[in-house]
Amino acid sequence: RCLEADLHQALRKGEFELHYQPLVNLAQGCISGFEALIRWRHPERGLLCSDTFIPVAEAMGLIVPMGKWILSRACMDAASWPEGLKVAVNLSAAQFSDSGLTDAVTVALATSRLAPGRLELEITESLLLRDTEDSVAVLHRLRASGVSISMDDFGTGYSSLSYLLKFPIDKVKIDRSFVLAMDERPEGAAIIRAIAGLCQTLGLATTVEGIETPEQMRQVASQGCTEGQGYLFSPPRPAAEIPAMLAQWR
Ligand code: G
Ligand code: G
Ligand code: MN
Ligand code: NA
Repeated sequence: RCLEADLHQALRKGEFELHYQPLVNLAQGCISGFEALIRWRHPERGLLCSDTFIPVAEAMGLIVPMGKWILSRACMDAASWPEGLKVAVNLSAAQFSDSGLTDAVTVALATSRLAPGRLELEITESLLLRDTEDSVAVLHRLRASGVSISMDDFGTGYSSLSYLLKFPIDKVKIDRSFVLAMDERPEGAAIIRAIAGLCQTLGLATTVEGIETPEQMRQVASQGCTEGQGYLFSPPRPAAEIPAMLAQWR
C-alpha cells in the first residue's frame, strides 16, 4: 500500500499524535511553552516525522481537516498544563487561506476552555506571499480572537524585513541557519544581533531555533533574544512526558 491510501484513513483511525518541544525563556531559564509537532504512528512503518507526510497531506487536500484535529488536540493538551504555559501550532498555507480557519480556532479554544492568550499560531513567510491584503485581514481576525502570531523560519524566505512592518505579528522565530552561521564566523552573530535589535524596536518577541550548545544559548541570550528552542533543551517529546520535563526544570 502507498502512503497516500493510508493517509486517507489515518485521521479516522487515530494514528496521528502530537509531540512537543519546549520553548525556553532565556532571561528566566524556564519553559514558557511548547511547540506542537505532528507525528504519524504508522501501523507498519513506525513513527513518521512530519516531513514524510505533511507535503503529501497538503497535496491531497487533507491538511485542512488534519489541521483542525491538530488545533483541537494541541488546545486540549495545553489546557492540562500549568497555567501560563503556551502552545504553538504550525499552520500550512492551505489552512491559512481556508475560510474556516477562524472558526476552527474558536471551536478548539471553546471546547478545550484554553485561554486564547495561551495559543500561538506559527506561520511562514512563504504562506503570506500570495495575497497581502487578505493575509493582513486574516491575521487581524485571528489576533482579535486573542491568539498570537509567530513568524516561523524567519530569514529563509523573501523580503523578510518588510514583512515585519507589513503583517501584524507578535513574535519572530529566527531560523536555525543563523545559529549555524553564528558558529562559523563573526558576521553570523551580527545577523542575529541585528534581527533581535530590530524586533525589540518593533516590540516583537524573538525565539531562536536550533540551539544545540550552551555557548549558542549564551550568545543569543546576550543579544536580547526572548526564547530559545532546540536539542540543548529537548527534542520534541510525546505529550505524556511533559509533566516529567516540567518537574526536571523546576
Ligand atoms: O519536527 P519536525 O521535523 O516534524 O518539523 C518539521 C516541520 O514540519 C516543521 O517545521 C513544520 O513546518 C512542519 N510541521 C510539523 N508539525 C506540523 C503541524 O502540526 N502542522 C503543520 N502544518 N506543519 C507541521
Ligand atoms: O516548525 P519548524 O520548521 O521550525 O520545526 C522545527 C524543526 O526543527 C523540527 O523538525 C524539529 O524537530 C527540528 N529541530 C528542533 N530543534 C532542533 C535542533 O536543535 N537542531 C536541529 N538540527 N533540528 C531541530
Ligand atoms: Mn514551527
Ligand atoms: Na522553524
